[in-house]
Amino acid sequence: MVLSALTLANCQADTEAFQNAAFVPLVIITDMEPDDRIAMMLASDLFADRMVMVGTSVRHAGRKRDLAARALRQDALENILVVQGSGGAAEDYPDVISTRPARLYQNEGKGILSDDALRNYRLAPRSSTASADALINRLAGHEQVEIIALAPLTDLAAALAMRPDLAKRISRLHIMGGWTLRKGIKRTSYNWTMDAAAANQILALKGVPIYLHSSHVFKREFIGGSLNTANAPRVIKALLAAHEKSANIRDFSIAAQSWDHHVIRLIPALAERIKPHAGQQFSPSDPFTVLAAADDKLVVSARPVFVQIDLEDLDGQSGYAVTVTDDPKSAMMLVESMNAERFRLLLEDSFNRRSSVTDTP
Ligand SMILES: [Ca+2]
Repeated sequence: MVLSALTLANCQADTEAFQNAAFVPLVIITDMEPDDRIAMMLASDLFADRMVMVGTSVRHAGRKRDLAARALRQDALENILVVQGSGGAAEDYPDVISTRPARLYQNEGKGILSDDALRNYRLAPRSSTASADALINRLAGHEQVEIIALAPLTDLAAALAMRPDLAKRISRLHIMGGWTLRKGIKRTSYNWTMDAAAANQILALKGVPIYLHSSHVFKREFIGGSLNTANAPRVIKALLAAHEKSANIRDFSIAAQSWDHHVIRLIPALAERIKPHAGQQFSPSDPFTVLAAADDKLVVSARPVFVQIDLEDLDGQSGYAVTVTDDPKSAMMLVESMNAERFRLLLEDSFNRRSSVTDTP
């Protein structure tokens, strides 16, 4: 049998497209919450060849740096630069319901990092400019850089405030953030509420291709914004089956147990949804944002928009008011609907692969 010329041509075109894509370095900004851990595993699967930097942000950014480095090491990706970014104390962030778990969490890394290491973080600086500096270096050193932001946008905004000329080097920026609807008003969800000024600065960028993944879509597609045995039984079964083989999934379980119970204590409204699945559920938003950066078929529809946050209008229950305007000229695409079934299959597939190999201890 000989491959038809057409098939061969298609293969070559695919290979070239892959090689071109493979040459764009990728940066991930994360706050290492449980769903970020799943997202990081997917990024290891998909972007091992071009991931050049991971920056950590929010409270315990130093612990998060070491947790991210550990997660990459467990996937044999110890060569990727991992840097601590902006952080702070609880009082440095707006106090609304969605920010409370992150503001008040004390157990970051507990059961995963050593007790000595955990003690030492008390003496270490809470916040670092290393992530903003490294972002500048990555953008200055490459014609194009792709960025996936799974955390507040503080460090990217700081980098571009220092070097606005580098914004044009961002080939694609995938943002997990957005809003949910409260009393008929769009209100920022967690990532944007934590640093709304930074989010506004990034949203005002002109000409940067931004793919916006908003909380309101995830809440709609996955009731309440959780993947669990009720709405994704095969995904969770594959996750649990990989527990024995994958150090990263074992770390996920420890972090997720601790985090979920913390959230249940602080946000009783979520208890009913999370409690039956504590430690065995995760938010789809960060994993989806990473997968969608590699797989166009996950996004069913998107529309160009201009988005602005009203920094003067903070609701104590939810977040800042958001205005969304249709704008055919905008380079920012709001993802409006997704292929949830394909997403579940890709997650299941990734966990199944972790069941079949023993990774770095
Ligand atoms: Ca996150």
